[in-house]
Amino acid sequence: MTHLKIELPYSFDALEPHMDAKTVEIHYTKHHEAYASKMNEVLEKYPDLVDQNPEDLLAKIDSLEMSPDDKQKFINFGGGYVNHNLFWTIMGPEKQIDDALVAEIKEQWGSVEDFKKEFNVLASTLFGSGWTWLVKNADGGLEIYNLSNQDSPLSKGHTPILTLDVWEHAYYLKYQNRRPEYIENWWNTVKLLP
Ligand code: MN3
Repeated sequence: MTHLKIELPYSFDALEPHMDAKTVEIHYTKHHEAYASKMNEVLEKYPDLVDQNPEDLLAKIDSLEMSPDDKQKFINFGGGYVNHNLFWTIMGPEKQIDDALVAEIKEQWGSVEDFKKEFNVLASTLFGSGWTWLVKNADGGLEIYNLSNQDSPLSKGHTPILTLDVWEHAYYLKYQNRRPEYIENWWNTVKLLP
């Protein structure tokens, strides 16, 4: 079974001006595609695993019977595959406020603004390539943190809710070294929050 990346739920230019069409096109058709095909290449070597959901595999990564080299490849490429699937899904041209999530955020951070402030500081200061995450932990509480490379919160037993790709390929064409500006503008594309 070949895993296909999700259909982009909008056109390449739908997130303009916050995220430009060229970046979305290259990010989706080249970067995300490469993660998908390299993940499939690894999984094809394991008939017991290839038909399973990659999210489920990442959630039980420690117990997977793979060579250490292939396991690291699956963490990198499988992570890239599922992280981008989520990333495209939580963005959109029209905001939809998820009231339940906003209520939880307010309960934990006091206000959406304070939550965003903490998230933005983490995203701006992530060294190297990686993602900033809002997750639900095993106790049902919300947490924000950075993970390097394509590491997935699923492998920590956490449920990803919201995420921002801060690899340079996600913003360099439009923002160059101005990552904080990319982060600030990205909030305009997030469907789940006000
Ligand atoms: Mn990316």
